[in-house]
Amino acid sequence: WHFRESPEDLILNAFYLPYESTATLADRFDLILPPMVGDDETGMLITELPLDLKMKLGRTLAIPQDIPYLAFRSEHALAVRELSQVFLEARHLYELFRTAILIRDHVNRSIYLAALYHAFYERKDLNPGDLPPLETLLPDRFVPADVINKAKKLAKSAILHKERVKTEISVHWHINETGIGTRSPEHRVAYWREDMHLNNMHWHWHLSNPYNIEPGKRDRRGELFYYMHHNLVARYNMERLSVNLRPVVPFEDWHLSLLDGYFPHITTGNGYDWADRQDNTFFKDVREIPLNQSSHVSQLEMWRTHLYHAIDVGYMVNENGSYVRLTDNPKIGEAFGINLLGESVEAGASVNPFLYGNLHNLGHDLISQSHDPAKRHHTQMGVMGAVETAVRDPAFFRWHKFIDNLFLRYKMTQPSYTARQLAGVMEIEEVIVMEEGWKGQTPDLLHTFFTNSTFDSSRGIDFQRKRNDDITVLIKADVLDHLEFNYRIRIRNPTSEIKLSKLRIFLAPKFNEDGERLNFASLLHYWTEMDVFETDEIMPGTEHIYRHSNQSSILSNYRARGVNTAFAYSACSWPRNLQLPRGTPDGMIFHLFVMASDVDDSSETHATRRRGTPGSFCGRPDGKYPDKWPMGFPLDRKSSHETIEAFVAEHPNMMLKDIVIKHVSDRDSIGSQPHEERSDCLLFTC
Ligand code: CUO
Repeated sequence: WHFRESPEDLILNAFYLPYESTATLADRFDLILPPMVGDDETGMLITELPLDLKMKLGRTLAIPQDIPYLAFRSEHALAVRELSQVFLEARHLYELFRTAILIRDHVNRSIYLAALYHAFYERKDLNPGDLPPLETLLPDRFVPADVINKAKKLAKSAILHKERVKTEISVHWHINETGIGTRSPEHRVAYWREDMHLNNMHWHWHLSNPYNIEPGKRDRRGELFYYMHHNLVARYNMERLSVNLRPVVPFEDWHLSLLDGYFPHITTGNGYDWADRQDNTFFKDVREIPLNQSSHVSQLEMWRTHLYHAIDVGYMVNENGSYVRLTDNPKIGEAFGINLLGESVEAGASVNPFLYGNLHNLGHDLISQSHDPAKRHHTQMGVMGAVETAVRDPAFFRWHKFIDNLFLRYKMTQPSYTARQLAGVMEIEEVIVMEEGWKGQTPDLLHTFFTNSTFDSSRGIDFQRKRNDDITVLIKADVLDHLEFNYRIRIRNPTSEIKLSKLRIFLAPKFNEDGERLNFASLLHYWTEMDVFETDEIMPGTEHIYRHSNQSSILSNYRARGVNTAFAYSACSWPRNLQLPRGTPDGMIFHLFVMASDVDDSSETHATRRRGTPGSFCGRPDGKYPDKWPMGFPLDRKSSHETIEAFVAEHPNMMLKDIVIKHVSDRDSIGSQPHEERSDCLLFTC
C-alpha cells in the first residue's frame, strides 16, 4: 500500500465525500486502496475491518451509521473519544491515513469526521489550521436542501456538457432562504443564527473542548464553556436590538411552551431529515424502552435546584459528602468556582454527577425530541441535538440564556473587584476607532453590510465529478460583514521604567430595547470581548498603540499551511464576518470599554504569551488559557457603581467611548450619505 502524496495532503482525502463509500472516494480522488471485499448484505465493495480495530471500536460500531453525531449524548461523545484514540495511536501520518480508510466504511460517518477533527487538535504532527472547514465537507448541514439540489442539477448538466459550458458553477443562497419565514419577527435575525461560519465555529468549539475529555487536559474548560456561550448569547441580543427585537427570553419555566417552532429546511446527503418543531411545543419527558433510560423534565428541575442551592450557599457537595467552596478568588491549590460550576452544568468533569446531573446536555436533547417525545412517529432528531446545527434554532438561545443566567447568578455572589484589582499603572488618554478601506472615514463610526461568502462544495457532495473533470461547484451565501478597522490608543506610562500592559476591549449597547440607558447591572448581560492583548514595551511618557481588528483575540490569525507554526485554529474562532453587531441604518450607539491592566505574571515569558492565536473563546489545546483573570474581567461582576461611567471614572487606566455602528445595504453605499454629528439620543430615534 504505497502513496504518492505527502502525508499531510494525503490525510485530507480521508475527510472528503463523507456520504460516499470508500470505493467511490478512491475513484473520485485517485486513491490507492487495500484489497476490498463484498458486503454480505449489499454486495458493495468495502474495506475489511481488521479484528484488532473491531475489538477497539465497540462503542463506535454500536452507533447506527446514517444518523448525525448527537454530541450532547454521552454514547456518541464516548464513541468519538474511542475512535479518536485509535487515530491518536497511529505512529505516523501514513498509518493514520491507512487506519482511517480501513475504518471509514464501517462506522457512523459524522462520528468518524468528529474523531478525525479531534485528532487534528491533539496530534503534534498535524496542524488544526489545515483542517477543511466543515461547510465544505457537510454543506447540507448549513445550506437549505433546495439550494443543494440546484447545485446538483447544475453540476450534472455541466459534467454532461463540459466542452460547452463553463467549469465553475455558482449557486446563490439568498439571505431570505432561511428556516423562518418573513411573517415571523424571528426571521429578522435568522441570517445570524444560520450563518455558516457561526455554526461551524460552534462545531469546532465542542470538538476542541469535549465535555468528556480527560479532566485537566483543557485549562479552565468549564469556565470556557460559560464564557464562549455567554458571548454568543450577548452578541445575539445585540443583533436583536439592531433589528428592533427584544432580547431573548430565557427558557426557564418548563411548564410553558417553547413558543417559537423551527423548521430547518435542511436535509443531509444520506436522506436524514431533521425534525420540524411546531410553534408552542412543550418540553416533555422522553419515554424510552426500557423505561429506566427515559429522561424526565422533573429530573432537570431537581438538578437545577441543586445547582441553585450550591450557588446560593457558596459550596458544592462532592461525591464523598465533603464540601467544595465556590469562589473566584481561590487560594493556591483551590479550583475556580466558575470552572467547577461550568463542568457540572454542561456536564463534564462534574464534582458530583449524581447530585448536579447533566442539565445543559439533556436540555438540548429534550428540545431536539420535543416534537415527538413519545416516539410515535418514527421522526428524527431536531437540530438542537447536534453541535453543527443547534445554533440555527431560536430555542438554542432561549436555552442558553437560561444557562447564562444560572452562571450570572453565581457571578453575582462574588465580591466586586477591589480598587487594587482594577488599578493599573498605565493611563489611557485617548481611544479612537477608525475604519479602513475607504476615504472620508469618521472616527468612531463603523459600517456593516451584507456581502457574499463563497465556498467550494465539491469535496463534500459527490457531483459524480471524475478526477479529470475540472468543475468547481461554488455555493455563494449572503452574510453580514463589515469594513476592517483599527484601534488607536494613546497611553501614558507615568513611571520611569519600560513597561508591558494588557489591553482589554469590550463592547456593549448603550441603550436597551425601550431606548433607556443600560445601567451597570444590566450591561453585565451584554459585554462582549472584542480584543484582549498584550502590548509591546511601553516607554516612559506617552505612546500610541495601534491594533488592527483582524488581530483580535477572538479571531484566529491562521493564514496558510506552514506560515504559522505556533498553535493556530482556522475555524475555532469567532467568525470574522460577525466581529461587529449589525447596528441600525441610522447608526446604533455602543459603549466601547478599554482597560490597561498590569502584566505581572512571571510564569511565562512575554514572547511565549504573545505567540500564535490567543484563543479567548476557544482556549488552547497546547497550553494554559492566555489570561490569569476570570474570563470577562473586569466586567463579569457586580459593582457598587450604578453606571459604567461612574465605574470607569475612578480609574485612569480605563476609558469609555461611544462608537456608532451603521448598517448599510451594501459596501458600495458607504459614505454616500453624510454622517451627521450626533449627541446622545435614544435607540432608533437618531
Ligand atoms: Cu454549545 Cu449548548 O453548548 O451548545
